[in-house]
Amino acid sequence: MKPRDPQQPPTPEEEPLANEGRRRFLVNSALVGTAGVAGAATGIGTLSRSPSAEAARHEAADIHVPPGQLDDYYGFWSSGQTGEVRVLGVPSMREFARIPVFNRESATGWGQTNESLAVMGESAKFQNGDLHHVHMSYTDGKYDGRYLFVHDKLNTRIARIRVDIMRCDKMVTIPNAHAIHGLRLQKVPRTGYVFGNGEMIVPLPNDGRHLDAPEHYWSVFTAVDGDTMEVAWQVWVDGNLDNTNADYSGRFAASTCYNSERGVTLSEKMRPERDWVVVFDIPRIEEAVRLGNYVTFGDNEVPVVDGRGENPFTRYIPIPRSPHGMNATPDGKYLIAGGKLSPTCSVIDTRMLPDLFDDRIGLRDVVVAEPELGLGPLHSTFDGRGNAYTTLFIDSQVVKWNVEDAIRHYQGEDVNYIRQKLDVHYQPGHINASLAETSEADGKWLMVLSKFSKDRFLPVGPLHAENDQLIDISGEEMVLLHDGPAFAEPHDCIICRPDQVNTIQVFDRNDPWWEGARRMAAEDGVTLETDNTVIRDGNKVRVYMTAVAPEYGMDHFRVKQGDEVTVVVTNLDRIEDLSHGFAIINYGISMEVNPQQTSSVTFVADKPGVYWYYCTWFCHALHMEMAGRMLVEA
Ligand code: CUK
Ligand code: CUA
Repeated sequence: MKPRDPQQPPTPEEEPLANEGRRRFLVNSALVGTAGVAGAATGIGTLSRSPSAEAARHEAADIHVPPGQLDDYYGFWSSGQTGEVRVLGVPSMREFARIPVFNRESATGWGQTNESLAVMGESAKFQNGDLHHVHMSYTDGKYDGRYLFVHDKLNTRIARIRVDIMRCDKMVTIPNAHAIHGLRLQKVPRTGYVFGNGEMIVPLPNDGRHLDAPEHYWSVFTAVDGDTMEVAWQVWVDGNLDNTNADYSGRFAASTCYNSERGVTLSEKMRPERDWVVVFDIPRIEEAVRLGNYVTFGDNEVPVVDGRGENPFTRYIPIPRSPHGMNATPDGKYLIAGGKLSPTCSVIDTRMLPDLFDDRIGLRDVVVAEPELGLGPLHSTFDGRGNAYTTLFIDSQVVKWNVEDAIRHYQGEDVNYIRQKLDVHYQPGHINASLAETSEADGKWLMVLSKFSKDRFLPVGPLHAENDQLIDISGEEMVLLHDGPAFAEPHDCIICRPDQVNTIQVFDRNDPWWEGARRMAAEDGVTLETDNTVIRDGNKVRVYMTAVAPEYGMDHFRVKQGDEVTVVVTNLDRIEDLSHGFAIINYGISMEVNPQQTSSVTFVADKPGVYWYYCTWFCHALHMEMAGRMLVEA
């Protein structure tokens, strides 16, 4: 047979062959990709999958949420290098909203409006971020729906999102640290502290000294006050810090360290057989800060408690090398570190930590199990029935195992702690079950965030979607139900109940969101809700206008070339979902103005001429007519 022209569709006779070739190609490329990721790791053996069996199960279990019905759970997704948070429904996996945080966002004007710039502060100069982890504030170990907290690995920031309006209201750059990676919250008595891990080691302060002397490079652990969003204190540690978590007693936090040797090259980081989990004693650290037992670095005032070597504040528990995830069981008893390069997880009994800090027991005594789970264990989650679910990155599997049985096995009993292994597609990182980050884990749904999708979706060029897979864990067996394509790159997600998420649909006019515009208007003697006026103050011009569908309060305003113009728009509509926008053609200005909200934006009118402004949200039958002219005099 002559080779077929790839530009031409296959003939009916060629069709089976073409499909066969496609399958072979995809499997081969999947193998290549896996080998690249796993390095020299052993065989993967996980590409045997049965699409027809999966399809059958899909029909059996019901994840379809019919039109007009609501989901049973909210999911909050991080987005990695996209820098935003996404809001999904579970189990439908429908995406409802995106909350811009570290990114520049076109529709809402995030990163351009005065309100968002005030939140971002000096760090607004960065238009990107790397948001790996999102967590909801706690009271007594349960989600309380006040805030979501997130971090930026790229530009070393921690931010807070108001759950009621799903907008970021605070952002703080963390001094002394270099790349905030792990982020978790104090669970008990409440949040409380937001804990952030400084991942990369750098000189302290990092001001040009010690460039060629890595022995002077360090990491710090940061506690931010979740109420004020100010850095409360830091702990100077040995090694580096990867993922973190807080326990359910409120006294301890713990972080994994994959670079205990503080190496700066790959081979240096891989040197020793063991790395560690470092545990922090929060009350002792607070006491040291109160007593002034700390140092500061550079030009910031943040108290840094020395937690290196032997000290009252930290304990370094040796575990197999390069651990990654750090998860707390919902019963409050254990912290579980994912082995990554070791096929094991290390189970730490948190009830033994007080004795460890009083030096009554040895460091390894608190490790009560080290089950062998498979290749590349990264993160674990829980069903509230005593089982853990751990992602195996290299094996492309999720392993369900029983924690108490693993402990019995470690004590020498002949019990099998593995319950099931399930193929996922492919290379899973984070894993999270419904409410599993709280004491209310309910064991219904499991999300597995796979890093590679390879052949699971229609191809979209070289950059593939991630694959967030939905698994039913309500029965004895895990059942894979849904492939969820996701753009770069959700590392993590949490799943909570709708009653834990209370949002407003129409702004209260007293909302602090536009505090800056409110103050400015007061100084100008302007009432935002009623006035449509232009105030000139030298070459600064402030334009106040209202918006009521389908009209702005002003059909034109006049400024001079070179003026610094601030436009303040107040949406007077009270109807749910009736958002307006404000955009100026050829000026690159665009922002949201939701019901009863005030939004403002400042720019220089650098080009003379007529520039139409218009509404960007389809708000009315006459939405297209909702426009006006900015007249810029030369
Ligand atoms: S890390 Cu991404 S898979 Cu940044 Cu939580 Cu483990
Ligand atoms: Cu207002 Cu469209």
